Amino acid sequence: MQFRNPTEETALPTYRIMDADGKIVDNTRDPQSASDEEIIGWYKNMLTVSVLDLIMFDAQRQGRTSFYMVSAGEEGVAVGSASALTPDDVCFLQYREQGVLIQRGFTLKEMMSQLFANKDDHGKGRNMPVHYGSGKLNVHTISSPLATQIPQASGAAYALKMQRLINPNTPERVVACYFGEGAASEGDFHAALNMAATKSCPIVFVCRNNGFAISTASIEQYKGDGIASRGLGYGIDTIRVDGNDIFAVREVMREARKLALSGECRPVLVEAMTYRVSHHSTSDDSFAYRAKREVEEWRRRDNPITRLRKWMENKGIWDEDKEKEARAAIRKQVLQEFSAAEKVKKSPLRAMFEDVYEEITPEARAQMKELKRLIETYPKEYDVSQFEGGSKTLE
Ligand SMILES: Cc1ncc(C[n+]2csc(CCOP(=O)(O)OP(=O)(O)O)c2C)c(N)n1
Ligand SMILES: [Mg+2]
Repeated sequence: MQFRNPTEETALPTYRIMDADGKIVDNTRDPQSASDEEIIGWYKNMLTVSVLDLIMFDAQRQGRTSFYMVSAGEEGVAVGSASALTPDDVCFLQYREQGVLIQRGFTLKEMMSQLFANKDDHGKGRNMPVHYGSGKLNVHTISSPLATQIPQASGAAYALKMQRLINPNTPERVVACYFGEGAASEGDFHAALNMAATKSCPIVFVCRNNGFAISTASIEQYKGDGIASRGLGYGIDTIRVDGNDIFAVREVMREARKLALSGECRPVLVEAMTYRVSHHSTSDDSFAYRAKREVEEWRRRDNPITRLRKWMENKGIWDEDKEKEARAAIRKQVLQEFSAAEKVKKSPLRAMFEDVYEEITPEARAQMKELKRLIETYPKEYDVSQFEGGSKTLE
């Protein structure tokens, strides 16, 4: 009789291609599965996320937006994994994956429209900032209750599989489902993995293990070998990858996608190890629960953007001048879209009552009428001039 003790087992290894100095450590994998132009494109997309983050964080501090979430340190996981997907693949995001959206072609205008909840926002301004979504890009709208997207993603992957069984001419597609290691403590995570495994769904689960669930450090979140060990428990092909190494993330995602579509289809779990450099959100001050020095250390020692930059410089395709030029161009573009989106009117107030049922129900109609009465009775308290059509649309 032998009880297996997890502390006596060896931890799952972490796959990497490039070290923190941008040097290739695994020559069996050619980082050049893409052209120089494409790699520079990923780099610029990571820079875009990082520039956008700085500007939007400050905008919240100035009171120009209500909320924002920064993804500093995790740009490599998002951009690298998305670079391995096809436009037909379906994505479910948590909220710290702006890089996935940018890599898939979500424009800065779309981003700003959502952040300012103006009338160009796909969600008609009904959501908090950062809850992006795009039907065109096959990205389901982000929702705040943690982990709800994971079983939805398994279900969507099952639907994709059924679709191809019914009509084999439909393109091969996978679902890419992103979440944090904290969300993996929710029951939904377990139900989703088990469902995907037992139904052999074509899905790649991408867990961003960034060391924190708001103020709870990962060491207090679980006792086992990270999130990867759970995949094995559910009978799922699993790999742990260095999330700050964009080449490794991309290669892992390419293989995972292939695996997910092989044979009868199957799920794959990728645990990407990284570090949340930023505060959790604009509502958080992380120095209340972690040392500033720790963050500075990470920022200095390892970062997905500087790693790729070093690699590109070693290869002679990037230099200080190109860096300055790219940063200035991105900053200009972000600021342009920022000021344009800030001036656009909000969706008509009526949009609050629409799109739930085909027709507005009598109850909702009564509420709409009451809202109009309140707004018109207290015009000083309710300035609705920034909403297209003012209170007139509530009729
Ligand atoms: C069901 C639910 N519980 C709690 C929260 C509050 N909450 C928002 S984000 C978060 C931490 C999530 O951590 P993780 O999944 O690791 O993602 P990260 O923020 O590190 O990217 C918590 C507890 C929530 N949004 N939903
Ligand atoms: Mg986390």
